[in-house]
Amino acid sequence: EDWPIGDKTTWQTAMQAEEVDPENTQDVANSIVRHVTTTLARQAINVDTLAAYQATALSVRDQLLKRWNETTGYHTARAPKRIYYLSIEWLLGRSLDNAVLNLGMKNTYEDATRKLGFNFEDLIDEERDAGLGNGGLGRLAACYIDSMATLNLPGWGYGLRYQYGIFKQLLSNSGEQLEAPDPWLDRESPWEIPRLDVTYPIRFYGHVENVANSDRAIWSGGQECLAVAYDTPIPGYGTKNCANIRLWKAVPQAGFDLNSFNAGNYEASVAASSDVGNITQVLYPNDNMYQGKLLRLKQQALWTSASLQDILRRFSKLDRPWSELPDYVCIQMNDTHPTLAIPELMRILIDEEDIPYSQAWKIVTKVFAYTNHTVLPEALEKWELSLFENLLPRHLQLIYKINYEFMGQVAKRWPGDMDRLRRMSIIEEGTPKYVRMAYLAIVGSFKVNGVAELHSQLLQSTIFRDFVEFKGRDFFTNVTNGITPRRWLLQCNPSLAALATHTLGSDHWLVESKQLSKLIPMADNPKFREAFRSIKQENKARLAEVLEKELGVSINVNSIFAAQIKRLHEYKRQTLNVFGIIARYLRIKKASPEERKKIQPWTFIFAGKAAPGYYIAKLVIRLINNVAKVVNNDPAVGDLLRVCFIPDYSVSIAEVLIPAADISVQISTAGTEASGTSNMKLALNGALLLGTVDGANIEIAEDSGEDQCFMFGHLAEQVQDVRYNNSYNPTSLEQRSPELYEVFKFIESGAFGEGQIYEALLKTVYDHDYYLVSNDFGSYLEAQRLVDELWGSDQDEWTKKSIITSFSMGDFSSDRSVQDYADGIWNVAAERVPDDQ
Ligand code: B1N
Repeated sequence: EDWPIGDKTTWQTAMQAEEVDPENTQDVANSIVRHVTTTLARQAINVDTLAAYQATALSVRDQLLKRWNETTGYHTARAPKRIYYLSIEWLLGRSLDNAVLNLGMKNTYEDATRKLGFNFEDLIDEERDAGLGNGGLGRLAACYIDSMATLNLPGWGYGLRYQYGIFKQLLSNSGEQLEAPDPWLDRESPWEIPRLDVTYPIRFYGHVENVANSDRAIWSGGQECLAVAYDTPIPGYGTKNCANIRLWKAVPQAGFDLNSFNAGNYEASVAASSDVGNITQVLYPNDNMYQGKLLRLKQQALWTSASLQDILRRFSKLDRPWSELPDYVCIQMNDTHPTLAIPELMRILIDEEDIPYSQAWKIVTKVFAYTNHTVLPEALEKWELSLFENLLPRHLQLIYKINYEFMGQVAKRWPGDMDRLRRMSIIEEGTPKYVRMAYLAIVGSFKVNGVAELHSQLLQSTIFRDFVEFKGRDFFTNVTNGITPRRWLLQCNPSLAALATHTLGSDHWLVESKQLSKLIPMADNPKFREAFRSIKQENKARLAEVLEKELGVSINVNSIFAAQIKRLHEYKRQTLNVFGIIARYLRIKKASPEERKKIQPWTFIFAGKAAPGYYIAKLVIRLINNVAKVVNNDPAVGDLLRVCFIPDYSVSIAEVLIPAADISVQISTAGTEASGTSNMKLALNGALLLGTVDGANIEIAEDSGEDQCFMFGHLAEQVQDVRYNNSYNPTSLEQRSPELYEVFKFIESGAFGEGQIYEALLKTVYDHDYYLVSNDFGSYLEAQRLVDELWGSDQDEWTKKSIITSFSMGDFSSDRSVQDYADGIWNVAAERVPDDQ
């Protein structure tokens, strides 16, 4: 074989000299110290914990990049069909611990750093979270890329490199949320590789000239900037394969404005170009809520165009005809945020590659698949047409053409059905007009999926009903979400992971999570129960320490730890939880000594951010904090009740919280939570489900068994009717729920600060109660009563249920989800880098 450049022996000897034996502590120490002295330019005497973290991370990064290079080289040579996962959010959290675990080098790194005078756990704590996401959707992308790497699938992620991730949440003295910027890059990130040579031009605004007798057009003028690539390597577990997330940063295209150059207007040309730099400045902090901002549209346009240019450049190197693009490229769209990729691919094929429209459309509609993550109307993207026309005139033209052809097909199938045309049009008529992105995504894709069984059913029976009739049932499918067992068990709960490995005699469950079900019979083994219970107790003690230190609240480690940890949103009903706490507080205060004995001790744990503009959600945070203040300081409560709101929820806080929970609070109004994923993480770590019949709760209850769960509340099919009655056959709150009425009177009496503060929040329940808080309140309290009963009467039985729950979660591994996508949608196969490579 040909060696491409220079002397092969010299190259290979040099590469071997850099080899690190994963078992050799001295090798690893050498590599860390090399980074201390050279990369960081420090002496041994001058190494603090931060520097030690940085050098260690850089050393681990060397290992990742070796694998990254091998994977890239192997895939280039093999030219398999590739899968590209487009997500506008990547909620990665920290990388150091995860990387050494996936590389199988944790022991060696622990030893090496100890010998160098550091505690590995302290180094882990120096890392800033990569918080480039809001919640479940962004974290899902992170779990999926971990699984793609582990399953050896040739997959890449594409996203945006926000200078500022999700805001830092602070709490004021009155318990209100305050937002501060998250400067996660201020110490630089060792995990990103700038690829300053990988750049693509991006155009905004300008004008379109159509080319006569052709489908082509020429889009020119306006404003140009550049997208620059930053890569983050993602190692698989137990494999050499390493995936990649390519994030784009917007930079001005300085020095190309010849006009101002000629005019000698140097300062103006620099100033004009500088405002494109803010395109990738900040992540939009909305979860499940659409906000039609121009800057967000620019983010989407830059990201989709750069990603497509990159994907097509890679394809071009194969020297295959364009008609074969779908044999080599599959693009999975994580919600509608990347839908612009559809008209962008059309534009490139037609305008730049001179392919006729109809041929281009045939190619495009075999490349894309779309995942829907919500049925909430306020979350569905619809861009004002005028915004589009201005910023992306050629794309709008193509969308018109796509819609024209599509409407033609609908009209042919249902002649004269004007209402259907109006309902299904990609363009929503009215003033103003809108582009409906979900419809564009459906029309341009070959497959659409929801993220849990109920959600996928609801999509087909409600918001996409017309499209089911048009496209047929097989066009829509379900892929239930999953979580990576590497981060959400091995990393966050090492003792429980070790118990599983020890008992099974193998750690194979980490790549074949169904193996965990073999441990279910251990629920009947008293010794195993004791081991399992003491791990939970240790995790609770660790969390209690954090709570006491950070919040100054005394914690009863023998109380029921009930966690509701997720974004604040009305549909998630943190209200139901906090109103329930107030009812419990009133009951404790009123209880006779005899009654008091039946009330079990609870510690209610909340964590989550509210979108900065979401007034009601912020009021809920304020109420929780003020309830906490009263309850936690009332001597009459004793140790029966505590309320904790942990500020600034993040992936790394989740990793401490989740292993310590006894109860998983998942109480969204039935039919509103598409899937949920904290429900899976909590169940995997042994928390019993206190939940509504919604999202993936249903599948969790099926797999673990209803006996293990406390389910309550109205069903999705009942919600419409109840909601209608709440609005149009109004009964008083007192009639709907006397318990809740009493709670409201107590709040209004000023028990948690002036009652008026919460007026707007209480009004949502008094008036329409869209989310059925009053309708589900009674059955929620009843479900809690059953929890009290079990906890109080039979701790052993509780531990059994906890064991069964935990080890029934094998199907909620993101490996299963990603394999479902690979088989059912992507049609891609594994390409494992050989071990001797
Ligand atoms: O996606 C998660 C699901 O588990 C959750 O149930 C679902 O609520 C969540 C616009 C969203 N749906 N939609 C969003 C996020 C940001 C944004 O700008 C919408 N997030 C979800 C994973 O499937």
